Amino acid sequence: MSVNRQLAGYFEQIASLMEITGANAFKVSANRKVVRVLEDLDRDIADVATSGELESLDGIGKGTAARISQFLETGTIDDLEHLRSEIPDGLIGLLDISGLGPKTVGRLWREADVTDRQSLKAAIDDGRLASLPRMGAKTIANIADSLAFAQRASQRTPIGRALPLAEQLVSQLKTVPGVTRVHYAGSLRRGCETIGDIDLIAVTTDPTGLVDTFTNRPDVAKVLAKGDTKAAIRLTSDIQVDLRIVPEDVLGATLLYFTGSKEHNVLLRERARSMHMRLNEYGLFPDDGDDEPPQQRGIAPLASATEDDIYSALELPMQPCSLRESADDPLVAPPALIELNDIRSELHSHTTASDGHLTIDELINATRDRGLGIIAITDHSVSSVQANGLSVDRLHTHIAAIHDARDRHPDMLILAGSEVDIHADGRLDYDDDVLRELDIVVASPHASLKQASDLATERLLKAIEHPLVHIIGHPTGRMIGRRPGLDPNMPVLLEAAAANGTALEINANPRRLDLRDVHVRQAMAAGCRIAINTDAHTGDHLAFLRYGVLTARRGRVTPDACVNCLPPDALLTWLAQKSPLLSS
Ligand code: DGT
Ligand code: CA
Ligand code: CA
Ligand code: ZN
Repeated sequence: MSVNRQLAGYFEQIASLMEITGANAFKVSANRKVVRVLEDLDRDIADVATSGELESLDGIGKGTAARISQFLETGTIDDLEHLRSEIPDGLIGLLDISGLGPKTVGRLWREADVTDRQSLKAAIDDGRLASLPRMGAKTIANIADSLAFAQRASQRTPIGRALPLAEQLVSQLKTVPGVTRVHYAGSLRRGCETIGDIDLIAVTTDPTGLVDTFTNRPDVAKVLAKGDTKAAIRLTSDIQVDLRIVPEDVLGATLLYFTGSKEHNVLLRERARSMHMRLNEYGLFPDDGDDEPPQQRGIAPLASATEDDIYSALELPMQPCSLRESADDPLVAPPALIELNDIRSELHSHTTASDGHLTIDELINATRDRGLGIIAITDHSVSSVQANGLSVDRLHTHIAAIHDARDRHPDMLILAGSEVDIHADGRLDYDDDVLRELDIVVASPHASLKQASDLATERLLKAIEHPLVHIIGHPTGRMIGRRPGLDPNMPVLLEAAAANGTALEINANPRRLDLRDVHVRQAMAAGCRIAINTDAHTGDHLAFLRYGVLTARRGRVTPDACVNCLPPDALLTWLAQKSPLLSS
């Protein structure tokens, strides 16, 4: 169904670009409607087109059908290309800045000659923005703040973009003649939330052929380096990719070196030196005191084929990639980290009752298809107006509908829950009587995400200590590269969460990854329970789980600490009693 999603993305762009150009609001919203139709469609749009049924879909008229057909045939849409050509590229990039919607961006362009981040900064600095009608000082301060944040973050690519791209590169390069192995390394292999560049390592009998294929890809914007056994490119999507080709028998050493982190490499080299050995990207060698690199003198390595071989020759425990950061000690045996297969439940998800795209049954089916046996349906609460949050009456109807679904899906454990808004002062959005009717309560901050640190601490502390709250959803509300979110006193919150048995969520959406890795690590040290949820609004969102698991692994999460790994009975027991983890 990824064609549907890709096409939906194109129509979203059409709508945004039209809005920037100041197009008629009716036309803009017609395109937004197409986005929704595509996202909700339970068939492949290509099949619909083949059977000539495009125009029978609600919201799709003749013009839209023609655009869809053109996309399916050619991969592009003329109208979209035309819109793109009318608008400066840099202007489109402004849409990534929090607080800047297409309407405002259009105004900035027409009324203040803003065309990119740089000219936006200039317009703020020279007071041009302040002179525009209906542009208050507070709005401008917010834009300036978001712009500065985005500038700092823009050099790095979120893992949600980098990982699928790297996987695609790996599988394509594997089909090049002579190639036997391709791996990604670097920060991506360590599961970092953002990636500076993608590092690939390959084994092939024809290095020249591989370098040529790599540098001649159609999506290359610039070839940065090209040699016999290595190359670097910048893709049109602005991501840099490094490729190194090595002989099979040193793959382990190269993989170890280029996976890093730099700090981990330094520690391993020191370890080697202390044992009278030398470690580099070609292997672990005996240290004979000669300055010239041992591989150039024909000296055979003590270990080089696999990472395992090298760790064991250094008499170290094998460290998983996620635990190779500066804060990790290579001497310490790693815990048995959580894996994707350990997860049994999704405990934070949305349906069409609030702002999700799936019905209750569709969500249950999608969860089952992912191999999970437990689903908690947690639509938004009343104050989340923009997310169509449920009034108490609507919640009652929804709970009944969720309970009804149990008869139709006897193989699944289905929980009726809510994602209850945590107000700025820590009060919850429903009264306790209402919360008591739910099987599970996820409490999350959604608004007032710029409040002072001490207020944020008090706010979250109240929710953590609330006896009816099971999980704190996306605890800080940060969005990677878009907004920093709350900055509470973490040690205070973690201690309270551990004592109350309240789980802290790692929201697996790659734009959130909240809690973040360093906080997860502190939470594990404090004895907290952890939840890993996708916050699914569509069926595809359930695939975000792997990003949550990667973040959990970086935070040393073990299956016994994660409530999503509990089997049905144990989960129900925890939900009923909210017991803390036994400190072992
Ligand atoms: P990134 O790309 O900024 O997200 O982070 P990394 O970790 O992927 O860094 P990158 O791409 O510069 O280099 C990949 C790995 O290569 C890095 O994790 C460790 C290794 N490496 C690169 N430069 C050095 C260095 O100067 N010293 C050491 N010890 N290792 C290095
Ligand atoms: Ca890298
Ligand atoms: Ca690199
Ligand atoms: Zn949610």
